Amino acid sequence: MTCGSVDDGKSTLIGRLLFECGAVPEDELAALHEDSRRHGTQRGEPDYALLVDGLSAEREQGITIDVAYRYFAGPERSYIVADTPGHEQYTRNLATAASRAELALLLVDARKGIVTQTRRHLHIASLFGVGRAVLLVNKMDAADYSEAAFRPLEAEFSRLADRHGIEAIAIPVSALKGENLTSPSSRMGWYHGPTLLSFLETVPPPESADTPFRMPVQWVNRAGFRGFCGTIAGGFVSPGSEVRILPGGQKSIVSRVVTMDGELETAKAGQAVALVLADEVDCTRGSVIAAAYAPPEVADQFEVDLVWMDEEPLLPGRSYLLKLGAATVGATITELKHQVDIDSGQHVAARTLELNGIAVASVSLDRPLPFAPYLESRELGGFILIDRISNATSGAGMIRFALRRSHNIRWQHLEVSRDAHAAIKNQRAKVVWFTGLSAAGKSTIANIVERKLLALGKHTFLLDGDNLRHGLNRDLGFTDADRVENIRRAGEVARLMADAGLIVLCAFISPFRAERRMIRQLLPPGEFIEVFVDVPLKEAEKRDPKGLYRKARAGQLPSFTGIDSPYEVPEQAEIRIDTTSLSAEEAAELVVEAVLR
Ligand code: ADX
Repeated sequence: MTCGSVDDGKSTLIGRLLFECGAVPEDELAALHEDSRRHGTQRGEPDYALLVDGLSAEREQGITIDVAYRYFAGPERSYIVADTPGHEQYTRNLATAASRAELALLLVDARKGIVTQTRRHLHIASLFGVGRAVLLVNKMDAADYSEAAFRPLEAEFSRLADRHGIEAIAIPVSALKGENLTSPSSRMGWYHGPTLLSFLETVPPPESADTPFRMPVQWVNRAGFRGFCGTIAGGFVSPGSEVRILPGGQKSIVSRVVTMDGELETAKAGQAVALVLADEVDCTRGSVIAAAYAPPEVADQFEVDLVWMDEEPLLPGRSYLLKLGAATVGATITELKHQVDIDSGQHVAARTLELNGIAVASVSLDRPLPFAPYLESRELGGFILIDRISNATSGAGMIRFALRRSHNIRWQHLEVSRDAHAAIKNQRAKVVWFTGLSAAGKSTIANIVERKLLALGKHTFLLDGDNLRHGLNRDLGFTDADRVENIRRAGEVARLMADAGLIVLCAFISPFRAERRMIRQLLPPGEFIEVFVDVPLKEAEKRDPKGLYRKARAGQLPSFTGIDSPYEVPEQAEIRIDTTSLSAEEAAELVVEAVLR
């Protein structure tokens, strides 16, 4: 991968390299340079090489591509360059390229030196397991080809790379004049190291580690024969190989290895195959077929490195979709351990993670998955997080290790069932969730509903935002992250009360769709009733029973819902109450009917 900031000369460098290696005709080179001068590293560069067909694989992983791939050939080897735009917000492209790269070329302007971008690129490269980096100190022609301009940058880069455990060298070049790219520069006699190309030609290829066989199952073929299809992530497989299917752990033997071009005696990492097994096993999309003698571990909690690439910040406690290998599961970040300050390399505390943020975090999955630490396997250790509402790829992560926190905690079987708890109360458990702006009337209506249900002999309990914030949630404020946690806890409590057979009435602003949906999913179908207590902001402000809107407008109450903190209107509420046309009594009557239905 090549990385550089706008105007560091990335396009010129790649163009020149392609030209000197015969991949671009000379008359196009001038146009290329002109183009890169005009557009910096923006998109829309001329397309002077082929696109690699790995693209479809990345689409599969849900990563949007904005990376240009280019081919060129040296005397010994041929190369694919993944060209990533250098703007700050392009972490996503950078991550995509880094997750496939073995070597990073980092470009800096000799006159500007190492900048935040360079540190960010190096950091991300190291996170994604890129083991080698070359600092190309470019525009040496504009720095009098002077050794004094080069050496301090070389020393600084070497220190940085050391800190990341990356092998590094620095080469003084002029991309424009073609100095030290493919032939040694006569203008920099003081430099005795390799040219860029001679370095690329001699750098050892990535070790194809001697890993045991592993294949994430992408899909199960049922036409003709039952074959488990996927791309081999590590090791070899042959008919007769003993395998284990994870996460279940069943054993079997491979009877056939089938490809588009017929059956194989052996297949190895990188090949797409369909495996036919000797036994009927429980194996679906997302399972991993692995060598029986060394199956990967299975876990549901991990410590991970995270790179955030969404405009919407990461909120711990919110449920995202996590894709690892071919499996997709629900997941939450349970703890942000620290964020990494790119400039200083220091660890800083963080409650949320913004666009381009990098952090170490704990993640908890809805169910256990087979995995490997990222440093052992990119395929079984690298994952992406997807926003459930927008479907955007919000983050990329790398598993460091499994957390065994919940390892010794199992579900304790309860003798008295959920249904029995409800039956003895002569009712069906329900969670009635009132959501809406402050002063909409949630608590008022919920109170009337509870009184009416009590009169009908029902067993109820009312959880109210203001009250919970005096006890259980006393440590939480009104930031987005705190509201997510507030609702997560309230939802868990409501679920427990429903388990006890109660009709639970919950009155919380609960401004976010994602959390309301999460609670819905905690409960059996039909037990969650979402009641949208709808009031125009203007009307709520007019009522203002606690004087909070007035304070918020006066700037004395920051992050007030509806004023400077969002409220996401429900899309599929079971009941919508228009508080401008219904009285609280009438509204309560509607809710009671729905509860008893
Ligand atoms: S929620 O957003 O996390 O669901 P919750 O329902 O628990 O909020 O608490 C809302 C109550 O806290 C409001 O009824 C109001 O009395 C009080 N409050 C204090 N500050 C704020 C604020 N900044 N935004 C909203 N409500 C606030």
